[in-house]
Amino acid sequence: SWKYVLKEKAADMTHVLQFPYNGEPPGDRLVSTEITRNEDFFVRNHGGVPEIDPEKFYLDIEGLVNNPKRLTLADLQNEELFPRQTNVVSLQCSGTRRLEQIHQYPGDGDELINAPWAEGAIGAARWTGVSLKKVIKYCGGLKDGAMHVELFGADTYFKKGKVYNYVVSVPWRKVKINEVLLAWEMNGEPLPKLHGFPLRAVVFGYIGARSCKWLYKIRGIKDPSEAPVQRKEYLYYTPQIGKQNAMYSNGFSIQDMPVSSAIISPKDMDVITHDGKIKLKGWAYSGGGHWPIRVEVSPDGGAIWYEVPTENMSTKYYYAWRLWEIDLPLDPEGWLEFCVRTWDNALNTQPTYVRSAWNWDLHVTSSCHRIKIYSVN
Ligand code: MTE
Ligand code: MO
Repeated sequence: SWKYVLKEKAADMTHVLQFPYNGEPPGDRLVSTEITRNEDFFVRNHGGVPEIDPEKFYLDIEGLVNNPKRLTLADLQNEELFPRQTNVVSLQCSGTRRLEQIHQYPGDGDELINAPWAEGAIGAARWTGVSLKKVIKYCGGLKDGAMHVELFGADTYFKKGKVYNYVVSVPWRKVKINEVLLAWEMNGEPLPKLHGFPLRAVVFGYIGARSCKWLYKIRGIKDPSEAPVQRKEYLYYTPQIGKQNAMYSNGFSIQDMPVSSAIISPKDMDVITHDGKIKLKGWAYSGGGHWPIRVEVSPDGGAIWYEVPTENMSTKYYYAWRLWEIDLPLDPEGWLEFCVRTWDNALNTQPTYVRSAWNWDLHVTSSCHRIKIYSVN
């Protein structure tokens, strides 16, 4: 992976795990552009980066489809066969802001799964490809009883002495509404190797884990995939479940990302000299077909809230985050706790404290993001 990290990524990424490679960008660049530059986009890998020759590449469509087919990249890119689709879509890892949960209580501690992310395992890109729905239609549609599609990545990872492929599944009802894209372009460039070259899935509004990279096979199936990534990882356990009673069967499989947000500037523990005014910047996102409509920040841990003016929020792309900024009046000196909460268009908002978001595998830290700063007025 390092060959590609050096080639494709900004030099100052935070390397959250060295192998498998996981990295996130520094905060100032995370919120500097509403479409994240490819070199700044977070990377989340379970294993290595497979070498795929695009000339020899095939995508196999099989399982419970009426006419199984083998397609080349040229087939997928042939606009006589498939209309091209471009969408601005955010990917967010369900581990974003995991550090806040780790600071409460470290939970499962499986490092392969539980990368210690800060606020940067999210970004937005302009993805180009074809809707998976059109590809399945081209194969005569799914057979009766097929309710899910299984996505196979060409990378492998080790766990407890065994080698696995990266395999996940997505329900057909998600595919049917054109919210699963098979993408070969990221921001107008061929997919970078680290992001799944030559082909990946992009599943809008779901946790990043379902957006399978290095995609080479798709199967129509009846029930969700039995593969370990689908069955055993990305489970949400209620707070009373821990070391003594965690079983795969009592975790929920996480699909939609809930509404969440973060303050990126200033940074936790910054000392800020100001003349009665301070600028906050951050991101806000909601998955599951929702989008942020209202962002509020508090300078005192949540007693008084200021609403971010809508004109200070970036474009409303329906499947992407919105960046925001606000100038807050600020009198007090000393340590202050700033926090942010976002509302989406279904009027969902965020839990107040991280304690109520805590779960054994430390996924979806959706609580109000809180930072401490030292104010010098
Ligand atoms: N696909 C494959 N084949 N292997 C992986 O390890 N990681 C998943 C997903 N797709 C992964 C994968 C996870 S957990 C996330 S959050 C996203 O890819 C991250 O996408 P990115 O690395 O392009 O940012
Ligand atoms: Mo992820």
